[in-house]
Amino acid sequence: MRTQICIIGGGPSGLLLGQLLHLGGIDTVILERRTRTHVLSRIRAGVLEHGLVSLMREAGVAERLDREGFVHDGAIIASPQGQTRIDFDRLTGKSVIVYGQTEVTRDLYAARDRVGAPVIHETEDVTIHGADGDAPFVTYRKDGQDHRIDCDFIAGCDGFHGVSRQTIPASVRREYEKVYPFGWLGVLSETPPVHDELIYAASPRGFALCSMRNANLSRYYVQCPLTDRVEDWSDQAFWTELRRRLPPEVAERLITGPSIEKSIAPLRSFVTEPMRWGRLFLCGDAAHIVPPTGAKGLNTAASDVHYLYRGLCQWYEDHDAKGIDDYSAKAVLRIWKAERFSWWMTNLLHHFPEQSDFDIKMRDADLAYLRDSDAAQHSLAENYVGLPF
Ligand code: FAS
Ligand code: PHB
Repeated sequence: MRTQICIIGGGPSGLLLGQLLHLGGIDTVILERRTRTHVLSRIRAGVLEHGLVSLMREAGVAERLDREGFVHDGAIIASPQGQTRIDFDRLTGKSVIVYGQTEVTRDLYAARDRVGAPVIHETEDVTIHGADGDAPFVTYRKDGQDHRIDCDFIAGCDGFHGVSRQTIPASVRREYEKVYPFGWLGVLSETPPVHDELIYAASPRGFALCSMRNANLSRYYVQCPLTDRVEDWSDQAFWTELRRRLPPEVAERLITGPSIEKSIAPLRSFVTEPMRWGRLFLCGDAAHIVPPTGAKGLNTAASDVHYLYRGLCQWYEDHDAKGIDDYSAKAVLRIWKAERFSWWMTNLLHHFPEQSDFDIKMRDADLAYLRDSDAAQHSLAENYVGLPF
């Protein structure tokens, strides 16, 4: 088989890139390790920056998002000293849309089906060959048969545990990582959200987040030790702990119910540079990870897709390599700003087991500055709604 772009990974990065390239008249094949059902069973991001929303509209896949997504003009930062509403609209003139990544992925699969472009699921042993040459190809196995795809370029959209990043020689890669000493226990429940905007709560017991997917589907998180397992947490234990971390007037109106999904995600900051090696481009979680505190994971994958899509179109239309040559530097510049914001929000809102009394005072002063300063709130707001692509 031959195609122009072989995309490894059928998550949001790979699917969005494939959809945009199709609209640009560029052929792609997507290889996905898991089944579509498994990919669509993942509960992940919930907040879409305006940049991702614009890209989804450009890709022609935002009809349901625009109909069912919740426009949020603000969010609450809560602590025992009080609640601060960050007014995105007043401070930036922009908003975010709450619409689950699962639905984004579903819409992208539906679009791929409509154009009849191939997604090959349950591929095994995907291997990248010749990325540092002019004739790259990808091999894989499916149903016991070996296959080969010759292509012009390879887009590594295969997430943190994928094969693409590892294909770049260790002597070329520079990796930066910070692992946080806690995780997030997340619960999805068919209950009305406790508030009509997200509540990010810092408490001496640890962080909590109140989010949602729709008027009767709520998403909640509590910070938990890395040693915790999901089976350690009954629904009752989760709701009790969540209540302890919320302002009393919020805890009182919390409506609980059985969890329909419960999982623990570790928190990590990670960046690999460069995001290009010859004819291989890394995109999304294959190249970077953020703690979900700033809701930047999916949204930073979107800015990668934006840069790569435009660079590849420029190459095929004008045989101008500037866009793809600039890709890594341009993507990495925006990624580091998202990493900084996500790291800052995580330090602001979480209880770190080893932190000193001084550290706690610094965090409380940061929260007080946020409460009292329009400039501090403006900085949080412009990062949260999304810095320019
Ligand atoms: P993904 O990991 O989504 O997709 C990569 C795809 O490649 C997967 O489908 C995988 O099966 C496939 N793949 C891997 N190896 C392969 C191989 N060798 N061959 C073929 N296919 C292969 N972000 C937020 O903004 N907010 C959140 O609350 C949030 N929560 C998260 C919770 C968890 C548990 C995780 C893991 C991430 C979370 N994220 C969150 C980040 C998440 O949303 C990512 O940013 C987003 O999925 C990035 O999309 P992709 O780059 O497509 O990577
Ligand atoms: C979610 O709704 O899953 C969500 C929202 C905001 C975040 C993280 C997760 O910062």
